[in-house]
Amino acid sequence: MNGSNTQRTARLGSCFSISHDKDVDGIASAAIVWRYAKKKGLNHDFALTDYGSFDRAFSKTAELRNTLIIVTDLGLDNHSRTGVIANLSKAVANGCRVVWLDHHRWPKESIRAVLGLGNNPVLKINHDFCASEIAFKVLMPNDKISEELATIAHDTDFNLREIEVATALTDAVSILRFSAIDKREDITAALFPLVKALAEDGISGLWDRERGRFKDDVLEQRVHHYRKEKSKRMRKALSGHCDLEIHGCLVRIVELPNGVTSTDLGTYLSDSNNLTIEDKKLAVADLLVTVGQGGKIGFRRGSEKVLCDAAAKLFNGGGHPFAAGGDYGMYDDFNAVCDDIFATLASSKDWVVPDAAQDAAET
Ligand SMILES: [Mn+2]
Repeated sequence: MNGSNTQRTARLGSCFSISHDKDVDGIASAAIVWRYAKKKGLNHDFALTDYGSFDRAFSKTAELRNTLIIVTDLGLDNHSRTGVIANLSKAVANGCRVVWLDHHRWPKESIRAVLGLGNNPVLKINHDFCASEIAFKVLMPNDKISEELATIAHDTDFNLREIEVATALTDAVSILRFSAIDKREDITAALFPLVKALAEDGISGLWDRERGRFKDDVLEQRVHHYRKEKSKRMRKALSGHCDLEIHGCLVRIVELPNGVTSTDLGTYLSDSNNLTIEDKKLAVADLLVTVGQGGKIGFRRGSEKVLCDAAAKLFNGGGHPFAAGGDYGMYDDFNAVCDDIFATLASSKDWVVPDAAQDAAET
């Protein structure tokens, strides 16, 4: 009868957070939310998830009562909407409140669905920041530790790679995540110690600044081994590259090895120290195209002459100017794929920054 009033006036005694398990931005967002819960004196628990398995994480919310539910670094796509909203509606009926902070592109219907939940939901979507930056600004604006976590997440999410610890943390997340997947273990449990350390003490909970390494010897060793293995594979991948100059831009296509992400390869091949093959020094490509065995195609820029999102659009994909992805489809002849990609890129100048194209025409 006066159920809705009870909902509104009930005190929120706990906080449940759901964040992305895949990268530093998701992990750092979860740590910032944890700090917020602690500051507010709320009992806290969290789950990490990835696209395709929202149902499992969000089904936990249906059982919650008088809980503040904070979702970070996850976009609500058309595919997951019905299940997620059904669970959150139950939560809201039990006196919970939803706060959703994200930076991905959302379909209108999903925005409407979240804002249509009861108990004054909050939805903040901003494409100019990573999720940790939004969580920091909205939840913990005066907290130095949250600010530092947001800075580190920004460095990896925008692929700037200027902060050593950000890159190290990216590798640590990949290692723990891949090994949990291999052993069929729970990813949230595998990443729990990392999130806990970050929530308690920020990056210095994990990282020895003076020595430039992880405090945990085992983790440091695993990261070291992982990098060695990865660079071996990336060096091999580079030796099979195809280069072509198109519209005044050097385009390089490289086949993506197993266990290596396009971001890994993009970072590796943007460093001129890694570009010597048999005494021949290659230039850093303006546009790097990675082709994965499953037919995924990735774009990373080596200079500001190109727009990765516009290039990806030619392959039914999208993303940001500095990093984007699309679908190529299954293939067996890599050289034929290269010819085809070069022809598609040559057919359009949309992916070339206008000034750069002009400079190229003049020279
Ligand atoms: Mn993110």
